[in-house]
Formats: sequence, structure tokens, C-alpha cells
Amino acid sequence: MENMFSRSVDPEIREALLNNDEASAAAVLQQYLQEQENIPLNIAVTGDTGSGKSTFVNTIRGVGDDAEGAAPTGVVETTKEVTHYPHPNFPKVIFWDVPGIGTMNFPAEKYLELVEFERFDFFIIISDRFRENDVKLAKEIQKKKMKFYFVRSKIDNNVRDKRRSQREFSEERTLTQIRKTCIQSLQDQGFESPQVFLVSSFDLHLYDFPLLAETLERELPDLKREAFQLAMPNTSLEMIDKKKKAFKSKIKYWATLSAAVAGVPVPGLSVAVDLSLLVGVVTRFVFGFGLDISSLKKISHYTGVPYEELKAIIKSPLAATVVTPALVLNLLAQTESLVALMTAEEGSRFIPILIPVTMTLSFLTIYKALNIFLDVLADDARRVFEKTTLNCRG
Ligand SMILES: Nc1nc2c(ncn2[C@@H]2O[C@H](COP(=O)(O)OP(=O)(O)O)[C@@H](O)[C@H]2O)c(=O)[nH]1
Ligand SMILES: [Mg+2]
Repeated sequence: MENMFSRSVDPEIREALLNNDEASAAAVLQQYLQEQENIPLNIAVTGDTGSGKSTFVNTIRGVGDDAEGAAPTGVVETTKEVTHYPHPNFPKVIFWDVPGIGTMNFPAEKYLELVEFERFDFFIIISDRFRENDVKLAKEIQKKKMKFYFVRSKIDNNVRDKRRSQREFSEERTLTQIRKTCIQSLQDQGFESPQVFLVSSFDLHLYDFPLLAETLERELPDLKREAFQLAMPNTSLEMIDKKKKAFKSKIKYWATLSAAVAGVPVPGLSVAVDLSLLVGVVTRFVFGFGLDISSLKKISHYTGVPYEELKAIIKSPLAATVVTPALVLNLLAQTESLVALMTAEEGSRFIPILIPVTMTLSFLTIYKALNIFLDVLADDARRVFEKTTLNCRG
């Protein structure tokens, strides 16, 4: 993505800025950033009734089963309807709860047409016991040159049962055994070398979910990757790191844009910035890390760690609060004095060549501020992750 920008967008902006045409430089950048934020991602979750589709759709969106807007779970599917559930913070990322091929009573080929398969980026075929239908569907999806992933659900049940019944319990051995059984039954149904991800929707950070997320991310086209990353729950420290990197790679563009479009100086700040743009960026950081009040309350609810305890380990003034222009302004003003203290040499490292002198100080302040905000938020996300997962295991 970085490369694409350097190749096609950078020269355009640079030229506009060199011609003192800040308005058109901003327009190019704005369009680029907006396009990226509006990239749709549609994920189909299909499988037999009771396999755990709706629970998975809820958990992956960070929504509790009993929350408003949650997919109803533990109910026999009476409708044959495809229902869509947008991510609460990134509504362009949509999870589709798709009734299984068995529920629909259609041949695989017709089934795909019926659910309008073209709209999906990939399929997750979820099951607690893979059967003929799952394989039929997978083969049909393959024919359409689309991707699918087998997810074996409810692993926590198996692990718990084995732990209870086996004298020398080994989680590793249990998982290997389940994996083998799944692969065997898929092979028996005529699927040659399947990969199966073992997942518990009650604990996404355990078992194979982090691997599934990594695999999906790797196999998605470049343009969709970031949308996916941001919408994923923090199920590993690596995931948090990737989110941070994705944000970091864009800071120079946001800073350029905010400095370029700022016509009017903001009271309380000596440099000119586009405050509303910055509020938008910072909100995206907070949402991406799941550090907004609503996400934190949800994670508190389903991990049992009291919300107040989560709040207590959070250091960023931007987390667990409502991000307002006044708050961002206040934090920017604090950064501004930092920037003034930066040596010329230290500062010049950050300045991309495309920034004209008149914008330098604004750019530097915003650049520095966004980097600090991001660092602190990513650390908070790590602490929240560690605190909440520790609780799950215990
Ligand atoms: N133990 C356990 N139960 C699960 C898991 N996923 C779903 N369930 C339960 O399985 C039942 C059916 O789940 P649901 O999501 O409604 O399945 P759907 O019919 O495919 O949408 C519900 O009682 C869920 O609580 C899981 O990962 N672990
Ligand atoms: Mg359901």
C-alpha cells in the first residue's frame, strides 16, 4: 500500500504543493485516504444449524450474544434468510450469517446463487462435525474461484471433556487428535488436503483463531487487508502490533492533509491544523484498538474483568472516553511545546520533501502528536489484552 502511494499519489501531491496548490494536493490525499477507509469487506459465515455461526459472528465483532444488534444464538433457524451484521466500529466490514446448505435444501450450485455468493470476499464454513454438505459446498466455492476456510467450532467443549476424563491430559494432544479427525472426515468425503482451524467462540485468543486471522489477512488482497485488520478483535499481541503498523504507515499522509487543508488557525494552537480531520483519525485509532467505551464495556462483560479495572490500567487520555475536538486540541497543544523543543536535526528526519516550508511546523506538530497518541494507545491495547486474557485462562 505504501508503495502504491509512493508510485502514484506522491508525485501528484508533490507537484501540486510545489505549485503552491495546496487545495489540489489535499484533494488527492483526501480521496486516497477516504477510499481506503471505505473499502468494503464481506465475510460469509455458513454451516449447519447449531454449528455456532451466530455465536462466531457475534464474538468476532466483539458483540455479546445478549447485546442489541447481536445475532440470535441457540435457536433453531426457522428462516432461510441471509442476515448481515456490520462491525459496530467499522460498518463497511460486514459479517453475513448464512444458513447452511442443509437448511436450504438446495443443490450446492443453486445454493451459492441463492445466497448471492458474488458479494462475499470469502466463506467461513463452520461445523462441529464436518459432513458431506460441507465438502460439497467447499468444492462448489472452489469452482467459483473463491476462497473458503474450514472452522471446527466449540473446541472448548472437547478440551473440557478430555481434561475431565483423561488422567494425563494434554491440550496439545487433544487438539492434534481433533484436527486429525476433522481432516480425516473431510478426506472421507472426498476433499484432498483440507486445512481446519480449531476455534472456540468463547475464547478467540485460544487455539487456532489467531492463526485463522493471520491466514485470512495474508490471503486477502492488499486493499482489503487493512479493513480486516482493524475490524478484528485483539486476539494476540501480534494483531495489536499489526494494527499499530497499519496506522503508523499513514500518519505522514494524515499529517500532510491536516496541515494542508488548515486554512484557519485554531485558537490555543500556534500552528494551523484541520481539527475535525484529526478527531476522525484519532477516533479510528481508538476504535481499531477497541479502546472506546462501548468496546471496553463489552470486553469487560464477557471476560468478567470489571470495567473500572480496565480503565485503571489505561494511560491514554483518548481511551475509555469520548474523543472530542476539545480533547484533541488540548493534547495537541501539549505536543506543540514538545515540537518546539525538538532540535532542528531531529525534526527534519520527519519532514517529507513534499511539505512546503510554510506548513512545516503544523506538519511536525501533527506528525509528532499522532505518533505519541498511537504509541500510548497501542500500549493500552496490549495491557487490556493481557489483563483480559489472563482472566479467561484463570
Ligand atoms: N461451548 C461452545 N458452545 C458454542 C460455541 N459456539 C456456539 N456454541 C453454542 O452452540 C449453540 C448453537 O450456536 P449458534 O451460534 O446459535 O449456532 P448457529 O445455529 O449455527 O447460528 C449455542 O447454544 C451456542 O451457545 C463455542 O465455541 N463453544
Ligand atoms: Mg444462528
